[in-house]
Amino acid sequence: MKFGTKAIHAGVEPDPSTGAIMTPIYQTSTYAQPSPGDHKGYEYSRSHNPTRDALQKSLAALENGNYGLCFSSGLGAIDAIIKLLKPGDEVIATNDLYGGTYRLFTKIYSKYDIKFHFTSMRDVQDIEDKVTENTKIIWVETPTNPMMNIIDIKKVGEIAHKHNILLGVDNTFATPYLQNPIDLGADIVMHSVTKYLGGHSDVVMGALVVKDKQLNEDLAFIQNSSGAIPGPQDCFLVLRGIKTLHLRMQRHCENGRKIAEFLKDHPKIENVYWPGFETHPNHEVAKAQMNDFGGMISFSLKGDNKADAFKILENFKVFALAESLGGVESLANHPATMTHASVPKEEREKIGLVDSLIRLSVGVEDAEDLINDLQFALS
Ligand code: P1T
Repeated sequence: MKFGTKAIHAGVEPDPSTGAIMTPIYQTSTYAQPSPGDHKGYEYSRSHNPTRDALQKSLAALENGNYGLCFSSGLGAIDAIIKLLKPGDEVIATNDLYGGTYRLFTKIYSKYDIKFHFTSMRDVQDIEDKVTENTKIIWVETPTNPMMNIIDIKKVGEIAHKHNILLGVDNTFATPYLQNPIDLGADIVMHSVTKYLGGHSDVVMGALVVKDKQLNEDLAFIQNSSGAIPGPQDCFLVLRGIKTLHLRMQRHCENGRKIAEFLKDHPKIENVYWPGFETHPNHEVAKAQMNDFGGMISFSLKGDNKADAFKILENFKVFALAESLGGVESLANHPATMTHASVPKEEREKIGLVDSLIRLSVGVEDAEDLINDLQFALS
């Protein structure tokens, strides 16, 4: 089945009790049993819920995996992965990550004696140098948030598997429409479903997709034991959102391209970070592993003046100044004070996350209006 057909149909069967074409919101915490232990696969909604099951199946199909697991947030999903580890284990992670992921690793799990090594991963030899006998997970975000770096999933996968290490890929920015990490060698694909999969800025949710049965069982055990599951109404909203994922992504990519081109020639702008430019350091990898380049763009200002960045952000009329991304509406964000404030300034500067950096989540409005808005705010 092609992607658009899967987005509309995968995981969703007419409801067995009524034939309802849309999976109902099974707003129930528990399920009646005629006799102890005699049930229809549903005992308690932390463990299983039919609305969540449909969503999990849909996500597994979109990512070419066998199993999907949904969590109450993207960070809840990453948290479940790290709970596979024990004290003394080590993780090698991209050094340019969503600030919340960095905070989870460095402020929570470091306390439990799990060691995190951060590297750019632009040169995969860098990863090889950090592998020890305790390395259990390589954690990749690509494109990275917010610098839009691209990491070669296939090459990292080869290193991971040579050393028997799990490869986890945060596919939030690309979505399964643009990139399928499992096909490139990832063992676990993670999504902040809050973003493009939900697509309408009305849900906070996370998800994991895996191919391996044992890994699914281990993660499902954590999902049920730790209990960070989403409610059925949120699952319904995401099932609805996914039905237009391919259509929305086409427009996000089209608008992203137009806006990146506009920003590139603007006299006040120093750098534009978007993997679709031939001058992007990993453009060739992006071209090979992604179907298009998406709607996420970051840019910095000449002179790197934070006050100028604030002025631009305060003067948008169509772009909303807000955290998050991937919704139908365009958003602008100041990573240094918003999404990446929990990353120390020295670490931010190492990756080029300067004080004038602005990140755009280009929505699906008319590109002309978005460009006019940027032109006005930049003036
Ligand atoms: O917000 P939550 O659903 O918990 O997802 C966390 C997360 C994980 N990975 C990536 C790449 C992300 O971008 C996020 C969340 N990011 C934002 C809220 C943001 O504005 O960047």
